Amino acid sequence: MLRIRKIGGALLGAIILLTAACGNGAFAGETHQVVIERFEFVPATITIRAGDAIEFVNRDIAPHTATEVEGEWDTTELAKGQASRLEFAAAGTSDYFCAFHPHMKGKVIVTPQ
Ligand SMILES: [Cu+2]
Repeated sequence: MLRIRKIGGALLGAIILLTAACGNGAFAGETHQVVIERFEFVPATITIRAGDAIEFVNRDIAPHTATEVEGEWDTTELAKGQASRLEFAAAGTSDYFCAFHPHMKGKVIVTPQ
Protein backbone atom coordinates (compact mmCIF):
# COMPACT_ATOMS: atom_id res chain seq x y z
CA MET A 1 0.00 0.00 0.00
CA LEU A 2 1.49 3.27 -1.10
CA ARG A 3 0.89 5.86 1.56
CA ILE A 4 2.64 9.18 1.39
CA ARG A 5 2.00 11.97 3.83
CA LYS A 6 2.89 15.45 2.74
CA ILE A 7 2.38 18.51 4.88
CA GLY A 8 2.51 21.95 3.33
CA GLY A 9 3.30 25.01 5.38
CA ALA A 10 0.29 27.22 4.79
CA LEU A 11 -1.31 24.77 2.46
CA LEU A 12 -2.69 21.30 2.85
CA GLY A 13 -1.64 18.16 4.53
CA ALA A 14 -2.60 15.40 2.18
CA ILE A 15 -2.43 11.69 2.46
CA ILE A 16 -2.20 10.27 -0.99
CA LEU A 17 -3.83 6.96 -1.59
CA LEU A 18 -3.70 5.53 -5.06
CA THR A 19 -6.99 3.88 -5.89
CA ALA A 20 -5.41 0.69 -7.10
CA ALA A 21 -3.50 0.34 -3.85
CA CYS A 22 -6.27 1.47 -1.57
CA GLY A 23 -7.01 -1.15 1.01
CA ASN A 24 -8.82 -1.32 4.29
CA GLY A 25 -7.68 1.90 5.98
CA ALA A 26 -9.80 3.57 8.61
CA PHE A 27 -11.24 6.29 6.46
CA ALA A 28 -14.05 8.19 8.17
CA GLY A 29 -14.59 11.05 5.71
CA GLU A 30 -16.61 11.45 2.58
CA THR A 31 -15.24 10.81 -0.90
CA HIS A 32 -15.99 13.44 -3.54
CA GLN A 33 -15.38 13.15 -7.23
CA VAL A 34 -13.75 15.49 -9.72
CA VAL A 35 -14.17 14.30 -13.28
CA ILE A 36 -11.68 15.31 -15.94
CA GLU A 37 -13.40 15.61 -19.30
CA ARG A 38 -13.00 17.77 -22.37
CA PHE A 39 -9.81 19.17 -20.87
CA GLU A 40 -11.60 20.55 -17.83
CA PHE A 41 -11.86 19.65 -14.17
CA VAL A 42 -15.54 19.27 -13.24
CA PRO A 43 -16.31 20.87 -10.88
CA ALA A 44 -13.42 23.31 -11.27
CA THR A 45 -13.80 24.40 -7.64
CA ILE A 46 -14.71 21.89 -4.99
CA THR A 47 -15.29 22.45 -1.29
CA ILE A 48 -14.80 19.56 1.11
CA ARG A 49 -14.20 19.07 4.81
CA ALA A 50 -10.90 18.18 6.40
CA GLY A 51 -10.67 14.42 6.45
CA ASP A 52 -12.57 14.01 3.19
CA ALA A 53 -11.11 12.59 0.01
CA ILE A 54 -11.32 13.50 -3.65
CA GLU A 55 -11.23 10.93 -6.39
CA PHE A 56 -9.96 12.41 -9.65
CA VAL A 57 -11.27 10.43 -12.61
CA ASN A 58 -9.97 10.91 -16.14
CA ARG A 59 -12.68 10.42 -18.75
CA ASP A 60 -10.65 11.91 -21.60
CA ILE A 61 -8.63 9.97 -24.12
CA ALA A 62 -5.65 12.19 -23.32
CA PRO A 63 -3.69 11.64 -20.12
CA HIS A 64 -4.02 14.26 -17.40
CA THR A 65 -2.82 15.02 -13.90
CA ALA A 66 -4.15 17.02 -11.00
CA THR A 67 -1.02 18.68 -9.65
CA GLU A 68 -1.00 21.19 -6.82
CA VAL A 69 0.73 24.37 -8.01
CA GLU A 70 3.49 24.16 -5.42
CA GLY A 71 3.80 20.41 -5.61
CA GLU A 72 2.07 19.68 -2.30
CA TRP A 73 0.09 16.87 -3.90
CA ASP A 74 -0.17 15.24 -7.27
CA THR A 75 -2.26 12.48 -8.77
CA THR A 76 0.57 11.81 -11.21
CA GLU A 77 -0.40 10.73 -14.70
CA LEU A 78 -3.93 9.42 -15.14
CA ALA A 79 -4.53 7.60 -18.40
CA LYS A 80 -7.99 7.28 -19.90
CA GLY A 81 -10.33 5.70 -17.37
CA GLN A 82 -7.86 5.88 -14.49
CA ALA A 83 -8.60 7.46 -11.14
CA SER A 84 -6.59 8.58 -8.16
CA ARG A 85 -7.92 9.25 -4.69
CA LEU A 86 -6.36 11.83 -2.40
CA GLU A 87 -7.29 12.40 1.21
CA PHE A 88 -7.08 15.94 2.54
CA ALA A 89 -6.26 15.95 6.22
CA ALA A 90 -5.99 19.67 6.92
CA ALA A 91 -8.06 22.74 6.18
CA GLY A 92 -6.78 25.14 3.55
CA THR A 93 -7.11 26.16 -0.06
CA SER A 94 -5.00 24.95 -2.90
CA ASP A 95 -4.88 25.57 -6.61
CA TYR A 96 -3.97 22.83 -9.02
CA PHE A 97 -3.48 22.33 -12.72
CA CYS A 98 -2.74 19.61 -15.23
CA ALA A 99 0.97 19.12 -15.73
CA PHE A 100 0.39 18.22 -19.40
CA HIS A 101 -2.10 21.02 -20.13
CA PRO A 102 -1.32 23.91 -17.77
CA HIS A 103 -4.36 25.87 -18.93
CA MET A 104 -6.49 23.28 -17.09
CA LYS A 105 -6.97 24.68 -13.60
CA GLY A 106 -8.89 23.78 -10.49
CA LYS A 107 -9.21 24.67 -6.83
CA VAL A 108 -9.73 22.60 -3.70
CA ILE A 109 -11.14 24.33 -0.63
CA VAL A 110 -10.91 22.29 2.57
CA THR A 111 -12.95 23.64 5.45
CA PRO A 112 -12.26 22.67 9.08
CA GLN A 113 -14.17 19.65 10.35
CU1 LIG B 1 -4.38 17.50 -18.99
